[in-house]
Amino acid sequence: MLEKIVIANRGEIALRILRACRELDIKTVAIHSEADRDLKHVRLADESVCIGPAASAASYLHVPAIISAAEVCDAQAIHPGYGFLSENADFAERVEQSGFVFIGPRPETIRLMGDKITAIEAMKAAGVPTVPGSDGPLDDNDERTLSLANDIGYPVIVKAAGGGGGRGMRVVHSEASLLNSISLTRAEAGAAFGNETLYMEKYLENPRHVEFQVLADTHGNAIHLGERDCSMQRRHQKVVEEAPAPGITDEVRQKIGERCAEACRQIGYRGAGTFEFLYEDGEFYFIEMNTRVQVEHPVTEMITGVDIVREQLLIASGEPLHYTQDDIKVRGHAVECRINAEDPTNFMPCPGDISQLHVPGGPGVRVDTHLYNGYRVPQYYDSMIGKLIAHGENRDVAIARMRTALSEMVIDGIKTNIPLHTEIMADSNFVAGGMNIHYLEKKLGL
Ligand code: MV4
Repeated sequence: MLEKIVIANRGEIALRILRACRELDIKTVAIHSEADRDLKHVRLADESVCIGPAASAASYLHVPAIISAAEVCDAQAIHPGYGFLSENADFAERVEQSGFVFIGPRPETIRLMGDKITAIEAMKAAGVPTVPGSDGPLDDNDERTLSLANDIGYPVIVKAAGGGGGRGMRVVHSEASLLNSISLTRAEAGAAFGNETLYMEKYLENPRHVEFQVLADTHGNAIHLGERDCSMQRRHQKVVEEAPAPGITDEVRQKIGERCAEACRQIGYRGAGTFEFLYEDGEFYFIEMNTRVQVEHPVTEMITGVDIVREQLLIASGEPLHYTQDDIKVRGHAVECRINAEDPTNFMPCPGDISQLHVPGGPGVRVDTHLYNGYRVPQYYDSMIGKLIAHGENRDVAIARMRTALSEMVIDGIKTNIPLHTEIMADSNFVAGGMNIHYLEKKLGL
């Protein structure tokens, strides 16, 4: 069993990891920037090390400083959280070469999934349904590319192999603009990712974003924890997530979930992971895999009772999974609102001092936040300052609890997007369930 780990992250997820460590009696080292000395988890950790200035590049992304901290504190493993270095294969490799356990998949797996073309190839080979497309990189033969797009049928979407999460892609509606769109996307991909490789897919016009959570141990066992619906997003930033996804039957859940679990077994996946699908007209189409714990993992925890971060730590300790697939039952429904320090009218980040904080409670209400009275939200990092999660025996109860929780929540001193969440929870189309990825942006008039 791991005895001491480095938490290589900040904010609510660092606190979430610290709590899981406490329960397992694992000692914690909080590494933080100069701007983050007052973070709640830094104060609660067994040890803390300041690894550099506020700018992420000089601290949370500074690989030698992180590895040195692990050496100095004699830690055995590094938990990367989400964002920052969590899906950086070179980091994972250097962590392991330095003799530490990377709490996540093997570096080769991260690299396989980081290249969206090899990720799709691997998943298709494992029987996971994918989007009709180029089945590999586009070459420089224009005639072949034009005929490929004709075969797929317009509209198509051109994506960068090095992209993901909405970066480096372009929708093409007709043959006339295809080659020019490819040139533009190729140049952007080269500049942004240092990789000009592109691929093409059928563009799905009104899909939902439905993702499956998996857990895999180092003994060849893999299970799925069902799915989440993350369609309520703005500019590729998720705003509200929920589990299960409205309208997905248990039969379909088990069928797609088992494909994901089987894919994990085939590639020797390790740790927690997420299979992202587009879901349209009753069909699932794999688009990407995330090899980290995700922001929205709590909604899955609420409906399954599985502590995903605890399982990550146990898997990294070499333990076999504590659950079989039959142990996993979906119970009720959970909704999560991401609370951001931002102006609710224009979405501009809004850091500052928390002068007053009141958090909601009651049955089925969970608050994952590092905020406390008097804490100053720094300007240097992502504006997400916490997550409000509500669980109930069905979706209506979960939403009603979320409305109550939002009405109780007081965060004074800074602007937050709580008013936006209040509006979404009152929206009749959201309440009906099953809105697609464009719904929120249309509602907001974007
Ligand atoms: C797509 C798509 C439609 N058709 N691929 C955007 C993020 C990246 N993960 C993949 N994305 C999309 N890929 C095909 N073949 C539409 C999107 C998309 C999207 C996907 C999930 C959540 C929000 C989105 C917002 C705009 C576009």
